[in-house]
Amino acid sequence: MKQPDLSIRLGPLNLQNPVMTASGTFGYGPEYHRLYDVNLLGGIVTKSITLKPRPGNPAPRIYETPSGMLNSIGLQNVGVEAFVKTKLPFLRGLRGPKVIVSLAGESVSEYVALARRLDGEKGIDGFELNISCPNCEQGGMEFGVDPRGTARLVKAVAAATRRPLIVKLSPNVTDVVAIARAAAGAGAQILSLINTLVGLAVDPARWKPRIATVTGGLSGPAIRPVALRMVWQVHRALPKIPLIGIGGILTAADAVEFMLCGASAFQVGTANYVNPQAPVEILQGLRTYLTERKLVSAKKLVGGLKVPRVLRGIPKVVAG
Ligand code: RRO
Repeated sequence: MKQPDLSIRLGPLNLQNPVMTASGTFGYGPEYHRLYDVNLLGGIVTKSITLKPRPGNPAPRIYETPSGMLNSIGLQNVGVEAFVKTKLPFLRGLRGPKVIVSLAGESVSEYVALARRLDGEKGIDGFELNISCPNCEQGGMEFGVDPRGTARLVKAVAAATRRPLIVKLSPNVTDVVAIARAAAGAGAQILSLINTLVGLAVDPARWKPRIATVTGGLSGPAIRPVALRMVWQVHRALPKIPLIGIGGILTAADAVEFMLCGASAFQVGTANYVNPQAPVEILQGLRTYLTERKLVSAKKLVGGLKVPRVLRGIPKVVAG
């Protein structure tokens, strides 16, 4: 039988397949290229970059929970100039995946300066605006929890770049649709969701938090149902905007769940720590899933979730 078509359109971006790696879990690419050919991927999102280098938060900053991981890295990164000099050359040499640079800052002007600085650099296919970092004193999530703050930031960055703009949404909000609508209305061409959920873990022997900054961002399988719910909500409310699903994807079946809820592509994050081969195994698993069901294209899955016509009894915040 003919191989299924795995290519996916994400607004202005054409991906060879929907498998992307999530920001902060994949370094800048070469770290994993030693383990497999990262040219097989549909997309790579870098660790968020800031204007100046950042050392990150004090240790301990990672703690494994029963079904996920808490982190408080604090936006550790090399800064934009070192990124261009030492990290971008590898990414530029890739032939398969779209290269998405994640941007973060403490103010609108910082995000704008970053977008301007990188706009002319070859080898970048788009930006992912991180408006959802849960571990930074200033900026980060501050923008992503308020529709007006989101709109102001996205509008300013959209005016500063010609590159496709993805906005990464925070789950730490009451109404994710309001934030999604604000981002799309201000010029985001694609939305990715979700970033980590703010959490806390305690050492009962020492009466101390497991993470130095007390709270951290929870990722992994524990958050998958929350992420799926949010993808579904946003897809129902804004069916025209392409979505990238993120949250605890370990297997091809998990990825299919996101596509059925409305994601055109998905990002693999925490799974990279458990099994560095996860993204390529998920890619193969997706191919097998489609072949076994005689589906000719991965696009057939997007938004295919069968839901009852009448959603009586479902809370309004979820039913939309
Ligand atoms: O660096 C971090 O602590 C971090 C970031 Br920027 C983010 O967006 N999400 C997260 O869980 N951790």
